[in-house]
Amino acid sequence: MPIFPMNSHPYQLLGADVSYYTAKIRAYLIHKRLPFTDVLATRTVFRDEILPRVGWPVIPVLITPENTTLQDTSEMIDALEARHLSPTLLPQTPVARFAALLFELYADEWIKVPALHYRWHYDREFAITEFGRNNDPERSLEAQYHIGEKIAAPFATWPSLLGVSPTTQPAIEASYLALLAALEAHFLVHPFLFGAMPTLADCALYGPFHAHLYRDPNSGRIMRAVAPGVVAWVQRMQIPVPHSDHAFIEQIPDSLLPAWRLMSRDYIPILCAQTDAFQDWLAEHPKAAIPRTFGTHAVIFGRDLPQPAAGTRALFSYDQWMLQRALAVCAAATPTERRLIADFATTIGADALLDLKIPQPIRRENFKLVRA
Ligand SMILES: N[C@@H](CCC(=O)N[C@@H](CS)C(=O)NCC(=O)O)C(=O)O
Repeated sequence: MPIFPMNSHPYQLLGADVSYYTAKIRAYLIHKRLPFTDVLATRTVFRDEILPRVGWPVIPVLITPENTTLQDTSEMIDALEARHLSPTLLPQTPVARFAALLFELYADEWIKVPALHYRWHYDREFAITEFGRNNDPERSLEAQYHIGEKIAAPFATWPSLLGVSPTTQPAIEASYLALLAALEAHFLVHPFLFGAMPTLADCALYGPFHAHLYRDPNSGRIMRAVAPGVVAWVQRMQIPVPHSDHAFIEQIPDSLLPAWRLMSRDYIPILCAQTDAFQDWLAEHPKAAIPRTFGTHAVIFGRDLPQPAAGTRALFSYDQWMLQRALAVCAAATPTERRLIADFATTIGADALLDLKIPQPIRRENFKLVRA
């Protein structure tokens, strides 16, 4: 029996196994039980489909049965949740929905730090080979490697933009190992992050945890050695669960809180400072197009490790857009629900987010960030 009905018109997913966000949306499509066709994003696919449709080189891109282009996994998920109501991967209660969107932000933007660090520090050769093969599987291995090196060059600079340096690396690795240990303890009790069923949060974490930290050989070895329960979750995420309805989550399991606090410890001060700095930047540049990065700031990694490390990190504009999505759930909630969200945010060490002032929100238009 095929998982998907044979007569459906599948979505086409332009992406690659090596890609963080392709993994995220693949997991979503699998658990959403939507038919899709994988299309490897070769140079021909970039030239003939991605660049004409999106205007800049990025994966994943999703093409709907009506030939509409969706870019950015969060927008894909919005569109698909609106169109296919069941099974939903978005929890229904405001607190759990806030939690899912906030976890998505951490998984998409904060787990980038270990994911990109481990890839470009420990699995560089593997990534170059993958990039070269994806670009043109028909070419000789030598030619693939050569082009792979060129494609990899800008990606390989990402860890330093994210604050990775010889000084911060030990704290970043210690925090990642602590996160694995905390998730390992959680997966002893629950099969998925929010309990019995996968949600958006699982799909988002699967992005870096599968595409980088499990699939890249050296980081995969680390995960297998220290966190077999996390490995089992990665593997569980590849198979649709046998129920038709998901995500009736009332409460986030207590066993997830230590892992969440660990991520908040370093990310929340960075996210708050970055949001304030971005608000200032928007006020000072009322006419300018929104850049991906708009300066740098001093940050600390490993805040409650014996040896926290100071570093410098780029200021990113994108995180505010995802943060707005979580905060919008809070803004639309009743006073009672808002109190529950505030209590939850306090529990995970993220309450400072609820006090942020964002008078200048942003949105996405034509695959770019613009002022709202
Ligand atoms: N927020 C976007 C991120 C997409 C993204 O960063 N994709 C990576 C590959 S995993 C890429 O193509 N990056 C090229 C670039 O950012 O210039 C999403 O959720 O889809």
